[in-house]
Amino acid sequence: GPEVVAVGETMVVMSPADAAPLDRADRLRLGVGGAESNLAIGLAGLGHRVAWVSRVGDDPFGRMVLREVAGGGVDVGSVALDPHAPTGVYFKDPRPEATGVHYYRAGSAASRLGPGALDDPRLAGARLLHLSGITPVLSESCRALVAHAVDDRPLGDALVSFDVNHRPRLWSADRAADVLRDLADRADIVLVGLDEAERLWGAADPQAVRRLLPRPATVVVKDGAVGATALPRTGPAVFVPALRAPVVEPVGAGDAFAAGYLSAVLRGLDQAAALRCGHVVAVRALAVPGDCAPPPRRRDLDGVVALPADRWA
Ligand code: KDG
Repeated sequence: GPEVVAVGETMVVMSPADAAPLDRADRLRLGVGGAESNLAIGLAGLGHRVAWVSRVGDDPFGRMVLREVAGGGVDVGSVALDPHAPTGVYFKDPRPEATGVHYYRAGSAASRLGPGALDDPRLAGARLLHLSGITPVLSESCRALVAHAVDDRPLGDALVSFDVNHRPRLWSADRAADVLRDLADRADIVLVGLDEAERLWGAADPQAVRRLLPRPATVVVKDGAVGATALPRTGPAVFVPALRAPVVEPVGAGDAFAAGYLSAVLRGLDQAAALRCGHVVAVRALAVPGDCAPPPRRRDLDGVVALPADRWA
């Protein structure tokens, strides 16, 4: 079975081929993107066995999604093909700051996921189950799936990681705040941006986020170009500054950070090393227009992790 299971929706992404704004674009480039499958591809690229659980339409875009995610080295054998609902689509207006996203996903195949998606014997034995705060807004059955994952632990002893991923285009901070806080607090590892923690919960610093989420073993608060802080339930917080890096297109960087960080956790590295891995993998996603970039080689990653503190960032 897989070492990691990631669950969530993946869509076809269309973005202007020539970086023109969407309202003036005349040619679009097709790609594939979804927070959890981006994470899955990232982890697979770092050498982990990963399965992605989802639903896609039984349509050309669904086949495109499956081909891309499988091409990233991820097991898609537990993805359902839905003959009754389409694969979701989103459009990306590329700007280095605050990329605009426009969703065409209401009623998509993935919105018909439900708790049963994780009751698959092929997934037994996984060490990590990854979810995000996008899934609970997609539908009632999707929200039940996330609640089932954090409360009933269908994959047994697998750690549950939850990337808060508040998407304001899907639900306001007002609507999302309590739902996302309650789900995150039932996970083992939570990843959240300081900007979204501020927007959702009014938390001004990493310690304030930790006070709002008392139960998880670890909360990781990401502050963009500043750095990231890991706050274990017991023991001191660890801050690691981000690497200075050019930003071509930020979408996907959070997923890449999560892939680097969670890979290191699976390998038993300490929090400082895991945050470094997150930063190194994120920098690569920032540098490409697509959601996913080829991951660093394990050997190069280990080299950066071993750098003395004064040679980092
Ligand atoms: O994390 C990147 C995702 O935001 C992007 O791929 C699209 O999954 C997506 C979403 O729902 O926003």
